[in-house]
Amino acid sequence: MNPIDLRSDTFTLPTDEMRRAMAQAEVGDDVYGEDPSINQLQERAAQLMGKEAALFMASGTMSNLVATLTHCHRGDEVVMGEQGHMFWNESGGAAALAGVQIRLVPNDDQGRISPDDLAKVIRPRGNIHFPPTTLVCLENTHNRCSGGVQTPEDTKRVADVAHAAGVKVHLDGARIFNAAVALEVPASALAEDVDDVSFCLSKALSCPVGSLLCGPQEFVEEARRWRKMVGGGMRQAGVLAAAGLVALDTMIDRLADDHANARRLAQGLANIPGLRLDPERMPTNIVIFEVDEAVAKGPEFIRALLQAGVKVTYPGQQSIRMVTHRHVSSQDVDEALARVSGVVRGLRGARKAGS
Ligand code: TLP
Repeated sequence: MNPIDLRSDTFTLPTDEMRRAMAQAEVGDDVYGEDPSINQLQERAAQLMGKEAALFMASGTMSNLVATLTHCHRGDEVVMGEQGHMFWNESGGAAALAGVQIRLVPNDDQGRISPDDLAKVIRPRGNIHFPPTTLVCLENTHNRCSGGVQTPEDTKRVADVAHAAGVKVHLDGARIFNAAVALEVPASALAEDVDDVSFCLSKALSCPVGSLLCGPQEFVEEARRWRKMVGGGMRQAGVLAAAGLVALDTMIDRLADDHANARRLAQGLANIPGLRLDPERMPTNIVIFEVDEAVAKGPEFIRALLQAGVKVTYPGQQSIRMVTHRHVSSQDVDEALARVSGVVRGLRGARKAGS
């Protein structure tokens, strides 16, 4: 049985066109700023995000860390949503390496944070007992909030509160093109009101490696030093940038197919008794649902899915994540639904027989 891999869009493989471009890429030493392919990609990224400059990074995690290092000093406070990827999934890098304290505020079902909640937690200046609030981190699309999207207006409302208090805003836009496609707006509109934005090439855009951190020239120059310090100064990295340039030309519009497949998947899952989700709240390529304990405990459910040839991840006790991407067709979605349905029936039957 062919496994259907819904663990992440990070599993996407480079296209033949990317591999050809990588083989032929013009390269130089990027630590000296002399890699023409990297320079071209950085210019293209800055232009797409409506920012002055951009910097090629090894990963989304490195972009988020370097943004934090660039904006903050040790002992500062950084505000983010309680479901933020930077809080959950980046090995505590902001605390361990940037030395900042993280203050969490609630996320809504699209991953938004409320401007009022933000206003309440920004520290008043001038009190030596308080860590200064220097950065707010947003995420669009929002990974742990089922690929939720924030409109340019949502982002502006929060950024206005931050900026009025002299606080910078970083946007983790690892999947910003998914948000742009879902909302039918240019990615630059989603980044307009933030100080800097990072996006990934190695998720649904199918590149093997890479992320871009985009912002004002001065910020990017400073970020370049921090990138070097954390070991991210790569040399003939143009072989990677070449794939990135192909991705930006060929991989963005097709994200709509992943979204349509995710919708089909979410609607199908919602019809399986014992699984709980609201398909209307999942606008992009990430589907998260809860499995009733009456069906199985989370880990047991995942083992059964794996045996039935459906690979998923596990963001919480009873919650399961499925991500659609370029290697998942609508037929795969139907097949995955049939397999999940069979697993649920089997587990329920086994429970009944055992009780
Ligand atoms: N997310 C990965 C896992 O870490 C969970 C995934 O499979 O979705 N920001 C966001 C919003 C992300 O989803 C990710 C990766 C990152 C940053 C980090 O990117 P990488 O993996 O390139 O360091």
